[in-house]
Amino acid sequence: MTRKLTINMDADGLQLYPHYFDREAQSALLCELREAVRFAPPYRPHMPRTGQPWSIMQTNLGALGWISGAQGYRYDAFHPLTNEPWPAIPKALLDLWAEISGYDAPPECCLVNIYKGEKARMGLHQDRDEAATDAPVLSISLGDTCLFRVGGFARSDKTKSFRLASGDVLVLGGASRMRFHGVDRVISGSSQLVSGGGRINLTLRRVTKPA
Ligand code: MD3
Ligand code: FE
Repeated sequence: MTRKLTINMDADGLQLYPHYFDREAQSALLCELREAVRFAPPYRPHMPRTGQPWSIMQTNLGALGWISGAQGYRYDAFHPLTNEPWPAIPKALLDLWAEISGYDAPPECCLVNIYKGEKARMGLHQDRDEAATDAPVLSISLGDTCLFRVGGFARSDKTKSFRLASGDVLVLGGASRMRFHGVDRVISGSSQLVSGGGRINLTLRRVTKPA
């Protein structure tokens, strides 16, 4: 966690911290995640209207989990299959949020996206299920590098793509909070961190407006 370089991507509120977490910190995080998912098993979400299965697996940590269900997207305090509360967000991630979010209140949700295999991707979308739109969204990448795409505020706006590698932290704040974004594909074999390969993305979000 020594090197910290901010790249300004020529878009307000969009900052990349390459290799914010060094290899040792990445392993420690992965270890904590492995423990947490024993209590909150990853599941394959489905698209609300079509019922189409996603190409990725998901689970959550924190007070509120983001869920894609038959009725639509929502935040819920309980795992949809176990009906148990989500495990706590690891301290390293709360520390990260405190250090770089610039937001007074802690994150309430850590969405865990698990990309395995050649087909895993995430279509272009906006994160718009949170009341606290004044809080940034923080993304932590672990494992294989992905090709990430960021656009504007309309789906048809021109996009720009770049790579997110293991240990990278992306901060989406200010106006950029509402940009369209997605994951085009994961480059298999680009990291040895996750056994069996694949990419894990952790997305930290403040959901409710602080009192
Ligand atoms: C850029 N996940 O779960 S997080 C998601 O890598 C999601 O799994 C992606 O998008 C992943 O909703 C990317 C990074 C992210 C989050 C919010 C953004 C990038 C963003 C908002 C605006 C622009
Ligand atoms: Fe998103």
